[in-house]
Amino acid sequence: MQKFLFLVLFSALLSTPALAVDHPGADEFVALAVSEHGLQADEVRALLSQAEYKQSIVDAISRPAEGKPWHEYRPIFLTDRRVSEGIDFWNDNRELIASASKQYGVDEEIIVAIIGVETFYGRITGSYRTIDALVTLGFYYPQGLSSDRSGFFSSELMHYIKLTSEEGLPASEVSGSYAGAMGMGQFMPSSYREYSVDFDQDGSRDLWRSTADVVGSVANYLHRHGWQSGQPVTRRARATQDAAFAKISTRDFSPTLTVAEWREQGFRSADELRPDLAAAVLKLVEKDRNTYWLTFKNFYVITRYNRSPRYAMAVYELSQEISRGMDGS
Ligand SMILES: [Ca+2]
Repeated sequence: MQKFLFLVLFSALLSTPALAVDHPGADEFVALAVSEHGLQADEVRALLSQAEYKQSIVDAISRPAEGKPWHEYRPIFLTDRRVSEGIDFWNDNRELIASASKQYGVDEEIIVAIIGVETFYGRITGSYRTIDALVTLGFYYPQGLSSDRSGFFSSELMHYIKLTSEEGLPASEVSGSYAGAMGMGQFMPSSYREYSVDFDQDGSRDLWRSTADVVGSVANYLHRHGWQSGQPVTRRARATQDAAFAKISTRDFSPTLTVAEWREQGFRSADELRPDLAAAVLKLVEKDRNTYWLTFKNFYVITRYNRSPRYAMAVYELSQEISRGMDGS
């Protein structure tokens, strides 16, 4: 009887807002969770009360690798080890990768390269508690960065709470990147909910332990964003001295002009390309010069995984090196 009373009192304490949560903006978040998403206030508060602000997460978001110029960014991802482990990963999962590629219409080497760039083929999936990452960036986003992305992270936190409930994941234990990306393919919670698939059909979408689910989910993500199987990703271009440099893309790599039109603007590929193929133009900063690239729809699709054009180029180059290695093995 006494034990029962204690439990009643204890759960009453847990549901007292002032006691449970003191993150700035948490009350508004809980109100939104209840009114817009049908979640239980006491459950959301209980979860938030377990999240800790982490200075290391704020430090990490303040200096992402994507800020580096290409000649510093490239060596992080294009290493002999990442190529050779990519070949191993592909050989170890040949049927799986072929089957996902066929089902979703996404080239095999791109699936392999994305998992390689994201987590070294599942070896390094991140050690930050996801709840800490999303609460820190949702409620304590550092000021002074180029944009305030607290709204994005707070929305991802809402998705995370739903995801963990839907998938039966331990919400206070899941870990991942400092930005809240999870598993071998580093899916954010909204992407996990929307694009992950149970490719091994065992009844759950497990992006940590099921390589099949990861391979299928990465392929599905690219498919749903418009991947065109067998079509080019990017080609090196030459720029004339009076080329239309002002038309080069910096943020959005949706194709804007055709290859023929870009040629008239002073950017031409050395390779034969369909003149009506739609493209954008990218400039990469090398050590001693700039290089120019025609980028196509598939390049744009890779930037849906990560907005940085340097990320997309790293994935593409890695995919090509792994392919060459597969041919030679
Ligand atoms: Ca599964």
